[in-house]
Amino acid sequence: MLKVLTAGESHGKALVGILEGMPAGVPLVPEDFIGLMERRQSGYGRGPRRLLEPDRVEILSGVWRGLTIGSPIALLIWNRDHRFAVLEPPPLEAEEPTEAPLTVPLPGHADLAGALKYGFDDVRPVRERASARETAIRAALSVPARRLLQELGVEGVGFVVAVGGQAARVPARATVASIRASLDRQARWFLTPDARIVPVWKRLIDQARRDGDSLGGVVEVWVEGLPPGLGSHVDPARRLDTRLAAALMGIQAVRAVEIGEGIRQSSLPGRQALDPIEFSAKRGWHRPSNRAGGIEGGMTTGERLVVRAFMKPVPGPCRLPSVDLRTGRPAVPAFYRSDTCAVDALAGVAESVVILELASALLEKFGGDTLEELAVALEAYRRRVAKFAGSA
Ligand code: EPS
Repeated sequence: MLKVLTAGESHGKALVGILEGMPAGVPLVPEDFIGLMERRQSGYGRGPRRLLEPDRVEILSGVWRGLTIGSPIALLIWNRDHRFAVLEPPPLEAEEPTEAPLTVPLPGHADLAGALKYGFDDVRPVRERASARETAIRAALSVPARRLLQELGVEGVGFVVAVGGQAARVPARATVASIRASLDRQARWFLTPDARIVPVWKRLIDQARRDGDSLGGVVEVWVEGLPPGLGSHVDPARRLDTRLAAALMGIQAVRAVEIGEGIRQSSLPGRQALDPIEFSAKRGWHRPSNRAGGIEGGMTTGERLVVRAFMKPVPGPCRLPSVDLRTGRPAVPAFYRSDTCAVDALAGVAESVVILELASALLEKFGGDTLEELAVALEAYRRRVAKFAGSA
């Protein structure tokens, strides 16, 4: 199983991350990170910070001559906008900390609960670590896992399906490849397959920015090429939907997760809500529909995995009424730079955490110290499950 650990504050010196559990022999070069890191910073409505941060990923360990070697992979991204001086000892002669304290917690942020929990009267240490800047290194850690899945014929894509309540239209016959191609064609403002909705979203975001407001939205992640049977029904913690929901909820500002058409299924009668099963020599086991979103009983069905993550509006620009931690008096939070809409970034991050979870589930089921061992075990399993029980 893969273990993921990140460290770093938004305006600290650097973000660092460790990925443990990767087999040896997975191709990985620094260029593999570039596309995803750019995508994570993309999007209309982002603040000026992204122009400052090139998000160049340095591989510190676990890779030799362009291949993983089975040991922990350590990655590093330097922050150019490094001014979180609280972490450094103040100069000896200074009596006051160099950074002005932030004593008014931002409603909708981790500030207040974090300050109470850790005993701070300055919310900066909480805000710095709670920041979604951390997702830069989390996304980077997914790159070795992506390379592993690609070698095994598994491909995924994350894209935006709604901003501020306005939904995009996704073509009925779309595939991961066709969505990817449409994102490449028009990735300038939003990662969405629906070019028609782009001016609508831009107008909404422009208005929100003028109003000192922010907007949330919804992203979808699709993954194709998965074998049936990843995850398990035998224990709640081993269900893949448990793990995917936890991974997606773990992304800053995500407030809800849906697997397949889960929400709609809950209001339909069973005969309409559930997917029939079919078998043919050519396609093996399959479903003519995929309302389950590729997971039943906590296991992959072999159909396309479809998950959605719902993001609340980021709190930074809203500055709702609050209370000063030091005086107990009503106060408005200090101006704090932030994004108006970060839903586009969420598309790349949601894709990343799903990829990490799937690679982990694959390694758990098929093991192997090398990519080759893993591929052989997966191939043997694919052959076995392509048949029905009574066949020779
Ligand atoms: C963030 C606030 C903004 C975002 C940042 C996440 O940063 P700043 O306060 O420096 O303007 O731009 O996101 C990134 C820098 C990034 O790379 O995603 C927050 O509070 O979550």
